[in-house]
Amino acid sequence: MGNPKWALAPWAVLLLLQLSSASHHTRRSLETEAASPSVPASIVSPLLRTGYHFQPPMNWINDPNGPLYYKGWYHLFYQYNPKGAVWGNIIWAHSVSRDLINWIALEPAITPSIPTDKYGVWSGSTTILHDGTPAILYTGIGRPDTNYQIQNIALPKNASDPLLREWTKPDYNPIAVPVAGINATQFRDPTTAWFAGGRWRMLVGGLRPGTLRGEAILYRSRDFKHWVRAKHPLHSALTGMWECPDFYPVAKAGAERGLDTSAYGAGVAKHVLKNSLDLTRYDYYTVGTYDNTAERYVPDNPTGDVYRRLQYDYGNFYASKTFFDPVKQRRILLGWANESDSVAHDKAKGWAGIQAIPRKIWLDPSGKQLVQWPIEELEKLRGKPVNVGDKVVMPGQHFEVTGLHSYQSDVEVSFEVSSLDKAEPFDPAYINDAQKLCGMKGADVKGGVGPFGLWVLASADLAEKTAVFFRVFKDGYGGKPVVLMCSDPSKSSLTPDLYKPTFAGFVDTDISSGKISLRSLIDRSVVESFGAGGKTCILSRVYPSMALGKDAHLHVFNNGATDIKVSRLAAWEMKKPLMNGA
Ligand code: DQQ
Repeated sequence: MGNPKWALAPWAVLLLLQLSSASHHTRRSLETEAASPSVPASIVSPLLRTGYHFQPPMNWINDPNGPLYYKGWYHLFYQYNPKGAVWGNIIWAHSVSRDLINWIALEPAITPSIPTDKYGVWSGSTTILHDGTPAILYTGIGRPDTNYQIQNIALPKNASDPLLREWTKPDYNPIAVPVAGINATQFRDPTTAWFAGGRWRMLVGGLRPGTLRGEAILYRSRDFKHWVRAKHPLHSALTGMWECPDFYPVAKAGAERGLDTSAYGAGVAKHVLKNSLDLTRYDYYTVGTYDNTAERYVPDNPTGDVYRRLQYDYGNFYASKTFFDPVKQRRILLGWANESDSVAHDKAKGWAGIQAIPRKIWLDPSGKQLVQWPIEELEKLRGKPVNVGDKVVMPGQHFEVTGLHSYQSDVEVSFEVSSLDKAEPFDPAYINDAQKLCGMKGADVKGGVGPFGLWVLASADLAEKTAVFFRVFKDGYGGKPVVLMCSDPSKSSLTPDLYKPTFAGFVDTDISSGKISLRSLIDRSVVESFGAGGKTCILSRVYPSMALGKDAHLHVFNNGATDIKVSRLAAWEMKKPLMNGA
């Protein structure tokens, strides 16, 4: 997207380029290259516009901003270009919902209007103050063309309005400016604040001047008006700029309940720190311990910021944000799923970007990672069901799941692997690079145990299909079998100019029982998948040219050398919710 340009020395840029995956650059170039003259008819087909994922009726969207629950309504603000399907003219658009599934569009909440946001209103978060009033902290661009970044506050004009339709910017703006020691063009996206020991704290993402050190810059305030920067950032790492940081407590391992962002002490097992790396366009997190007196956050895994990094999602998912839902006592994650087609395609379609399905998020029983699952409200959209049980898929075989229109569906499968004996040996050289391994061993590369999984959005002749699958290796890290989860869109479409990376992540699950599950939310041009009950998640944007609407098919496949049993498959056609009037 047309985001701020790097203000780094050439040597630093070169190093960053080397560190970055090739796929990032492919995506970037697709987003910035000149429009190609021809746009195939299928790309502009309404059958590729998602049905139950969040989007406005038209134009560009990116980051979710300031989600919150207030007086009976869920609010979602988001970065939006009211004038077109490319990044630019960004404002905070605003939608409300009773259930996070059916959405009503309201007037924009924040638009440029004061000297410290005159050239842009960028991402930020909401905090519920002690009197119950929400406050928005957001980044303003204060100078033309230079991306000079400043933090601002906005408050509801009328806090008794449950829809929070109007927002004002108090005179005491700005609340934080890029003083010495802060890189003024890499200083943005304030978090939800938390309260401890008489003071509010919040983080702003940054890049330490003249270095590659991404950081979560810490601020404190007694009154939410005057903010003072702490001497040290809460945390930092040599990974490049940290966009959209997020920081929150989680309850004890395995407990699905969420905690208020200010929760501390008894009941808090760990804290989670997430950053969105502009360099790779993925959201990474660590699980660790926060000491609010020493003002230190220490990840449990000391190398977790750079090596074998945990991602919320290993696919097309970025600039995410969580919030605490007091109604159902859960923490909910929202994330932006960008397009993988070209700028020319987006302009022709007239829209670009969706939000992923809201996910409940909690600490895995292992305490080492998070688990995510689509919020239960999504199930209200389930319509016609189809069930398959106890079906063995032999090596090289596949079967079609018939009886439903799967182009807008929710599919849950439980697999049983008959034996792990034929699992391929694992090459430890790939332990830090699931994506590379999956790129080499795609869905059509025969294996020992797997690849097995789903072909979704498949054309009748199978010339087009997106594969979501598992592959099991033996003798991995710590002697355990290694489970790889991949989303392979290399055959998803015959349309040219599409970005078709094979996304992948390892799944930290015990497969010795042979059991593993997969859930895929299929929605016309998005496939959002949850492996092993939400331990590993991958969202892919795909644009079939033939497998559109009723011409899209769903299969279970097995390209391994070991029998796989589908012990249960349940699929539902999904209804269309209210979607911002579209
Ligand atoms: N998008 C916003 C920035 C943020 C970036 C601008 C992340 O505030 O850093 O639209 O996608």
